[in-house]
Amino acid sequence: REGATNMADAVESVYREKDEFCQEAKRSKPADRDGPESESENILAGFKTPNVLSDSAREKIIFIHGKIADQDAVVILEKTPIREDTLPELFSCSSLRLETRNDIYGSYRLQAPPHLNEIKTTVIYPATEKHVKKYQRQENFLVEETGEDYESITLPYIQQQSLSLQWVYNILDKKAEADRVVYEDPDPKLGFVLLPDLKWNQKQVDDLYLIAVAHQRDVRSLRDLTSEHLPLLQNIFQKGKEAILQRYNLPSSKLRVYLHYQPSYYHLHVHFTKLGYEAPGCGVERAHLLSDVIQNLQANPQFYKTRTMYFPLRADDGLLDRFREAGRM
Ligand code: GTA
Repeated sequence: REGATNMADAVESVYREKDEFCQEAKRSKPADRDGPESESENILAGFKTPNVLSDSAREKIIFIHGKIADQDAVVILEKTPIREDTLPELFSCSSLRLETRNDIYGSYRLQAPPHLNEIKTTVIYPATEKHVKKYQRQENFLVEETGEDYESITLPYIQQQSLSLQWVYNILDKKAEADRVVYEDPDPKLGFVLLPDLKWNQKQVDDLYLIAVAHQRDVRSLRDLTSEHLPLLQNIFQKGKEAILQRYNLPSSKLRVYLHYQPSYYHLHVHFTKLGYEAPGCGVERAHLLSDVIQNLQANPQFYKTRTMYFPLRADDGLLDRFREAGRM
């Protein structure tokens, strides 16, 4: 009987400790542990007639088109990686429901405290038709673009049809995301702003994703680069890597640093992602390593003006129609 009392006391003490731990964890959540965040009005409460554009069970992401106040909106919901530093709280403060048990194998549903079970949410509102198409699941076709094709087909198309660069100018002018800047070189010719990409929640370095946005406003893409831009590219490469080492303790040997061709946004920017993280768009048909770009321009100052480039286009992309009309597909 005495043994049973001792056991009950021990169990009660474990529960008391667990409760104190969870209360303390809750108190220090969420804003102070994860940096500046502010609660905002739930604009998604009025998100109407949603339809799924695409989704991926493996990547745990869904892209949805709908209306907010009669205007088009795209909402992206993504489950985020489980952070190692939250494991003690996850184990102690969740409830666990058994689903099935067989020999030594158990399957449970763990219901975590809400702040450990967040969904990264991106809202594009009002969204253009181009945004809606961009996230719709579509067949892709590889396009072969010569230097002449660029001048006669691609350039006229992107001059008419590109996505707005307002968000880029807001970053450069400190009208948005100023508190997120990791590093800035303010030089108008060689300078850039390095900050977390929209796709990264900054909670773990496993999926680190930053972009360096050049201050120069007249370079649309790889195609505009010549050896004249080497000092700019070398500056972004060198200082970007140093800033990431300093802030995230990640050496350059752990980074994949590249440009997209075609990009979605025609203002020079460089992607810095963690090696091993399969960021969307890091495949060989779209990503060009900055180190290769630098070497190519060193070897041939006009490399990207003259070389044939290959890239995928979605079936409903207007640029693909232009290549077809020109008999280049
Ligand atoms: N900091 O406002 C912004 C912002 N915007 C509008 C875009 N970016 C921004 N970053 C900040 N603030 O990496 C980022 C984008 C992208 C880069 C532009 O600028 O996240 P790009 O011109 O080469 O265009 O780069 P890219 O790569 O095609 O654009 P994007 O949007 O990343 O789309 C590529 C694919 O990634 C999509 O087709 C989709 O499959 C996937 N994707 C897009 N958005 C998300 C998301 N939020 N979460 C997960 N996957 C996504």
